[in-house]
Amino acid sequence: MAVEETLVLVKPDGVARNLTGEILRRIEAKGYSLVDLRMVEPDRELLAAHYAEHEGKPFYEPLVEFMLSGPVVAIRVAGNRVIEGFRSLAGTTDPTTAAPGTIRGDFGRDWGLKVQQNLVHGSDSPESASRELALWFA
Ligand code: DAT
Ligand code: MG
Repeated sequence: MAVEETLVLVKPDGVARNLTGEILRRIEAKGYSLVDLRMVEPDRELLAAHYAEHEGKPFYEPLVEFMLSGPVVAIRVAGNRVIEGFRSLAGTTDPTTAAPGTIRGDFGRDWGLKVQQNLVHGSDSPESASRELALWFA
């Protein structure tokens, strides 16, 4: 398979907890390449576009508010099968049950909030990756 690119976000909880370096370290240690990186304070419009698939779900508003709560680090990452590979590094969505050894499993937990604060985002398909990279690296 050809080299792919994916969008990784270190979410506001990851930045606030000083885990950006640890997350970058894991991406690089796995052998993926950092192509571009920026710290962003996203506005509602960007988040509405990014999370359009979740509009109307019970966690949507808390998710947007959480993502507005502080800066986010957006990273363009490249490698063979990196979309799948980063999702594997991140772990499953719920940090309580994400496998130890994954970013969410090692550093995340349930904080009793309406939204799962799970430290990172990773695109879930080639279509999502190209759409999301265009939004965050416009
Ligand atoms: P992922 O980030 O693993 O791709 P997703 O795209 O389904 O998960 O959801 C986007 C984010 O929304 C997720 O990272 C955390 C939050 N979220 C998802 N499902 C949730 C739920 N059932 N309760 C609370 N927050 C949720
Ligand atoms: Mg998703």
